[in-house]
Amino acid sequence: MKSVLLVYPGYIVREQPLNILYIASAVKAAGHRAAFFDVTAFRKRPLRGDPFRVMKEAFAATLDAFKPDVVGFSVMSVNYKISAALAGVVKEKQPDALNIFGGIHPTIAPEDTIRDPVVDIICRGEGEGAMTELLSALDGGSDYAKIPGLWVKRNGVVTQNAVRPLVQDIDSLPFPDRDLLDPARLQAELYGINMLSSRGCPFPCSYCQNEFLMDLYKGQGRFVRYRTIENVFAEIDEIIAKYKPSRLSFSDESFTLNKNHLKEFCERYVRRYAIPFLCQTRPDLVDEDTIKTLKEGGCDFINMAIESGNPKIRNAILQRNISTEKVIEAFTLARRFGIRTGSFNMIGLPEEDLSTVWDTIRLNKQLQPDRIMCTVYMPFRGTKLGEDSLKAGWLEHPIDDAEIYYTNITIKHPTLSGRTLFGYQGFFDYYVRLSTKLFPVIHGLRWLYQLLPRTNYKLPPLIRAAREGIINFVYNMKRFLPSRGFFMKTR
Ligand code: B12
Ligand code: SF4
Repeated sequence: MKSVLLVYPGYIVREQPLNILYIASAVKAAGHRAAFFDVTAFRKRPLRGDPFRVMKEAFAATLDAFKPDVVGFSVMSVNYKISAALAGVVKEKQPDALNIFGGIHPTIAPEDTIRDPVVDIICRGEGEGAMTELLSALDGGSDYAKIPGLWVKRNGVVTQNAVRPLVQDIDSLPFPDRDLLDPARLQAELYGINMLSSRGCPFPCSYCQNEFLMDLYKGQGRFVRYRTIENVFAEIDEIIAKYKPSRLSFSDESFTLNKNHLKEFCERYVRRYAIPFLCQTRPDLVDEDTIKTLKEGGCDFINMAIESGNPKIRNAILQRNISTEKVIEAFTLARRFGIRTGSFNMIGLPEEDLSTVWDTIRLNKQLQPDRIMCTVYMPFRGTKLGEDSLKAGWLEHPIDDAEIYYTNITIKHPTLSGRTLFGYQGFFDYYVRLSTKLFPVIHGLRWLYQLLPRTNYKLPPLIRAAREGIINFVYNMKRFLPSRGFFMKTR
């Protein structure tokens, strides 16, 4: 039996990190020990100076107590810096333990990741099989350098293995091990407990990594895979018995992709459970029949990405291929059938200027979703749009530092300054919710907000803390905006 410490190096408050919990249950099912370290608990404490100090100390204590043979990190690009800092602690405290980085970042940037001296192994693509094979090889004393899906570095030499075929029968995977989470994490506002009923999304949006993944897995089996309804229900039964959630949410990228499957799922769900659920999909995968099915099936909230209110940016740049009319129809139908809506939006996109930011504000103003998310575009590697933006020199600040990411602007946009993007992101909801008569006041407040210094580690802790305080205040005041009387914390 081998011991693995699994690390979730991100900050999320609204969902549970299913990917690493899937790995945990897979390794336990294979007879190994797994423990979990969740960085979310150490979210931003600017007054304490070095933001990583407290978490590094806690992490070192966990290493001492658990003494893992392997430490596994689930790495998104924005979480790279934290992952590397903690992997460095492993190297200092327990140099014999192997650090393995899995998740989307090592999948899209394998060379850069394996080059990092603190990384011994990377996993590209799905990790359940690769991780259990690694632990079993270590346990049996056999060579682990040739395990499919892994790149292994030993004495500076890297063995690169091909990606593993996608797990086709995803029913065969043990359910994610939620017991590893702090119970408070299982009561996410609005999202309750989240789960996946499928894997994969077949669309080619230019800012998303799906197309890269589809290419990577070409010839390795179906990309979009569904669990059987029985298997999903068995997980829900377990969730209800153990955690008694008031809500469920499905993290599937496009929950309404397969209409027949959706119909059967909803018909059976509502007969069996009284718990409302949330899901997300694309506006063009929604019609009256779908919304009716969802409503009757127990869905009370649906997230849909608008991304941009400007049709040229949405379609020619982002490759969404969804008309404005379709977006309006989807949100209107949801409202008509009494399903609350959330919209995802981005600003700072290629070809964007202030007028297109206003197109996005105006479309949201017209639709009045119950929840609005506005983020500033980030050029991710492994995406068509991201690679182009990176080549064009768009990255002003590192993309790999979540400490900075959530309150700073990382891009250098050709026409919109970082301050402008920061201001519009902060006040996006205010423009959407409040009357145009109040716009002069909002403009003034936004302008003041834009004067806040950009954050960096050299800023004195007190200033960083004050800055954070103001950002949080602006964020939290959204709850008093005239929407349909409810507010959800989403950061
Ligand atoms: C659900 C989801 C979320 C959820 C939960 C994320 C989480 N679990 O941490 C929420 C909504 C919170 C979220 C937030 C964000 N997300 Co998100 N998210 C997704 C989404 C749609 C699905 C991920 C998922 O659960 N897939 C299903 C699981 C089973 O698959 P998986 O994650 O790939 O995990 C498998 C393998 O990667 C591997 N693996 C993963 N970890 C490990 C660890 C080890 C040790 C091993 C061996 C293997 C391994 O094994 C897993 C099981 O097979 C993906 C899209 C996608 N195609 O992946 C985007 C995606 C991962 N998100 C993305 C982004 C940008 C974000 C945000 C930064 C968005 C924002 N503006 O705030 C935040 C960052 C949050 C944070 N952690 O700090 C990007 C990441 C880009 C990048 N290069 O990092 C993606 C790829 C979407 C995109 N733009 O293309 N996200
Ligand atoms: S629909 Fe969403 S998950 Fe699917 S490719 Fe487009 S952005 Fe990615």
